[in-house]
Amino acid sequence: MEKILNYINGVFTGPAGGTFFDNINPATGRVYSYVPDSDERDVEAAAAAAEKAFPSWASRPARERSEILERIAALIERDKDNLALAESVDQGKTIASALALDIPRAAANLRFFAGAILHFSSAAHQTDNAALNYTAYSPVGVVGCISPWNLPLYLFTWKIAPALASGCTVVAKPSELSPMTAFLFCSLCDEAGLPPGVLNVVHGYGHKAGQAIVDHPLVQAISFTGGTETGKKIAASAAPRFRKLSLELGGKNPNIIFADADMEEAVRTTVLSSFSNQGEICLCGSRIFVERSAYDSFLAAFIEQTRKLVVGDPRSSQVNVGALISHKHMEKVLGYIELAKKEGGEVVCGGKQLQPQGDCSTGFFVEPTIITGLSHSCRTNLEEIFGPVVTIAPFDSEDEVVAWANAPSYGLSATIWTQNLNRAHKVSARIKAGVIWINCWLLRDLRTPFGGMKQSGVGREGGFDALRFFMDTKNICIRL
Ligand code: TXE
Repeated sequence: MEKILNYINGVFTGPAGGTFFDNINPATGRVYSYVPDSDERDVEAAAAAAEKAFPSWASRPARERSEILERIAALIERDKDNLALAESVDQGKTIASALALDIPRAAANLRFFAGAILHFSSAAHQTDNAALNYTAYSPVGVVGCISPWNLPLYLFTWKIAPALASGCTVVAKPSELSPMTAFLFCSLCDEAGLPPGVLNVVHGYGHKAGQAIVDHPLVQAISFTGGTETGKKIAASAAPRFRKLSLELGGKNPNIIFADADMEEAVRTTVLSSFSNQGEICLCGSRIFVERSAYDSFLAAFIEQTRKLVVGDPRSSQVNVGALISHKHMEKVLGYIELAKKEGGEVVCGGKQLQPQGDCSTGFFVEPTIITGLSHSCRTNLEEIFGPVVTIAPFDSEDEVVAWANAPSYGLSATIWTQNLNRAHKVSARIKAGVIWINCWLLRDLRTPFGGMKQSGVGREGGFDALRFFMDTKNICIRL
């Protein structure tokens, strides 16, 4: 069985401790490869390599860094079928969705920041006739990039592309639950001519390898996407060292559907925003609020379309919903369905674990689930489930739905459906969330700021914000 290896100083290597742990295919529940159980010794070697590589990488012309990122993107596109298959086996998502979303987006991340760095500029401030100030940016040095399991290569590249473009060198750790495509990616970096030490990838558990990255004295900035509880630990560790932090954490996103919406489009997109990637996207809308006059018809159409989703073998082109990431996560999701029932909810669609035929009978599948009858303030409606489970409820007024939408401690994204542009603006302004979609979902422009409010995180990724995160800012004042 294949052993995944760390990539340190341009060399594929096993962990210092010599031990590996199992990597499970979520669709079958069986071990299919092994992951290095790295510790602080591996992180030490990676950080030292990154530190050594930094001066030369940082001083290379932006054009050269950009060209290397473009070459990596082209190699991702060349290997897209192989990468999509690997992502599916490792993560449980369908091959079709990996091919349509994850892998193209990974290439797009590299291409976007390869371009962005060439257009990066800084400001000058003239102080009357007394002085001229200009803002200078320089890469911060070695940075840590820690990514989660739901969109493995997509989010891994979303962090390392701006870091590398801005001239930083990287110690990265993909999730221990979905490390395969980051491993394959390292070979592409090699092939594209990325110099040794510029990107170092250390695999292993979060509390061990991940924590060692956060605590390492050479690591100047940490970009993290994952759960809010983990984000709190990372923030607590990094704060006394005053490290720059970008935290993209959980969500409990509302979908607000007014009666004047284009209902056909609203239903179609809400099915996607609820169940895409098995509901394992931080931007999935998990609480649906429909204006009372449209509620019954919306619910009927929503249930009808959700029932058409085929759950099962992620390799099959007929399948829409694949496996959840792990047995533990499946238990968590099923636990929330039980909690919803205890809280008075009625499961009107799905609600159960599913065991497809064949070798997927031992995989981690849950039916797309719709729950009605819950209060906006119950635990099911406040806590992140991160699976194919949504709740739906009618609302009577704008004030009421805004209060419900803002009730959880999260504030990542929201979706608003209405033909009334004035109302769309007003409601958007009142929703505490970093990303608002009106009459659409997951329509992304990589130049836009991306991130959450409240417990959904701090900092913004995307566009020049991402490049600036990986740079130090200096004002230089010249007396005239
Ligand atoms: O993620 P973790 P988990 C949510 C979702 C999910 C919950 C927990 O609700 O059920 O979080 O998921 C690394 N220092 N999201 O526990 O632990 C870890 O190895 C440094 C939302 O599986 O946050 C992995 O690489 N690193 C989310 C990464 O953090 C540490 C996506 C994320 O894993 C660490 C995923 C530590 N102490 C889960 N502990 C989103 N926002 O998209 C763990 N890690």
